[in-house]
Amino acid sequence: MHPLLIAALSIIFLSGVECAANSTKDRPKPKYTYEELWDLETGFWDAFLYPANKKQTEENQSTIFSSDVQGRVDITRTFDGDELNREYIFGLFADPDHVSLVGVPISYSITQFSANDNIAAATTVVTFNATTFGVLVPVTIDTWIEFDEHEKITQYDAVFRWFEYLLDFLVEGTATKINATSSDQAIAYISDTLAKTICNTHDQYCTGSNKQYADNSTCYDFLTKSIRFGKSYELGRNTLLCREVHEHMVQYRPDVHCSHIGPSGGGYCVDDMSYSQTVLQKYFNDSWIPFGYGEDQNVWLQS
Ligand SMILES: *[C@@H]1O[C@H](CO)[C@@H](O)[C@H](O)[C@H]1NC(C)=O
Ligand SMILES: *[C@@H]1O[C@H](CO)[C@@H](O)[C@H](O)[C@H]1NC(C)=O
Ligand SMILES: *[C@@H]1O[C@H](CO)[C@@H](O)[C@H](O)[C@H]1NC(C)=O
Ligand SMILES: *[C@@H]1O[C@H](CO)[C@@H](O)[C@H](O)[C@H]1NC(C)=O
Ligand SMILES: *[C@@H]1O[C@H](CO)[C@@H](O)[C@H](O)[C@H]1NC(C)=O
Ligand SMILES: CC(=O)N[C@H]1CO[C@H](CO)[C@@H](O)[C@@H]1O
Repeated sequence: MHPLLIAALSIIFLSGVECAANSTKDRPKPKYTYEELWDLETGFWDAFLYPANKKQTEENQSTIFSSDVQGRVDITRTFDGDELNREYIFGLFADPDHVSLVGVPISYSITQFSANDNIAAATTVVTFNATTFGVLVPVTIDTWIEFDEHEKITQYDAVFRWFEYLLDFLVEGTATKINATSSDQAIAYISDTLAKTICNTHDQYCTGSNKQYADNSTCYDFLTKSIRFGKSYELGRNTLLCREVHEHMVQYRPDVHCSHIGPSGGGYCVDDMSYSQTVLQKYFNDSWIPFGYGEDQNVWLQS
């Protein structure tokens, strides 16, 4: 057998053993009442609102996430660990003065809620103050959340409902504002604004070994000409919209996030998964089905 193949196989084998021993599957699963799960759910959304969300980004350890939280957002991708998730879930929506797609969350309404064991499924309509676009916009987020024995989130799965409609709404609003004659013209205007913002952030924070672009015009040309603007499901692919998402995080840890706004995409803004791979990804350690039902047929579970 080829030595590399042996090395690869032993890594897979060893990590398999290691994972089985350390997986959350082996940890005690808490049982919460419906009321407790409701309180945990509203506790999360209270922390999500601006300006409470700023506090989560400033603290050293999360009061919301477990240290090894696993999260997935359908329009972006998967995110592991407390620090990264605090930056994405809270830091992304915490600055009303910064150019962004949806701005800051200012209120919420839970419209659907079902909960069992340590798992809660909800639909939440969050009103965002989209300061860049000058509108208040309702955004519907479907979530599944699993809580650990310390009442912290250990897994979440979030879906932005009607997100394509939301993007079109923002583009149409822009078209009206700038008297554009086509949506392409409005998208070009938004691209220009986002690219300038990302390149400014790059100039300010991505210096030395974190530098991604030779200069401002290389950056601007790459973002506006070399990559796609991005469709509604492409905020974790090789697009401008993906780099706009990651631009907000650069200030927290330039060494981690600069590559995400650079040409390589740093493993986050990359076309690494096909449609089927995305839909069939075996990502979660714990089942989303309470009471241990159906684990043997669940294609999202890591084996
Ligand atoms: C999930 O499982 C993977 C591999 O099976 C392991 O590396 C990881 O530590 C586990 N994560 C949690 C939160 O248990
Ligand atoms: C966060 O905690 C770590 C480990 O305890 C420490 O090294 C670090 O300085 C702390 N950072 C802040 C901002 O408090
Ligand atoms: C939305 O943000 C703008 C700009 O920061 C602010 O003037 C306005 O009061 C905010 N609207 C609401 C409803 O919070
Ligand atoms: C759009 O058109 C209106 C009415 O013709 C005009 O008042 C406004 O200044 C125009 N806005 C821009 C950004 O060109
Ligand atoms: C960066 O380049 C773009 C496109 O040429 C330009 O519009 C923008 O003003 C430049 N920004 C800076 C800070 O030089
Ligand atoms: C990171 C971690 O928790 N590793 C542990 C995984 O499980 C083995 C065996 O139980 C421990 O030795 C590791 O410390």
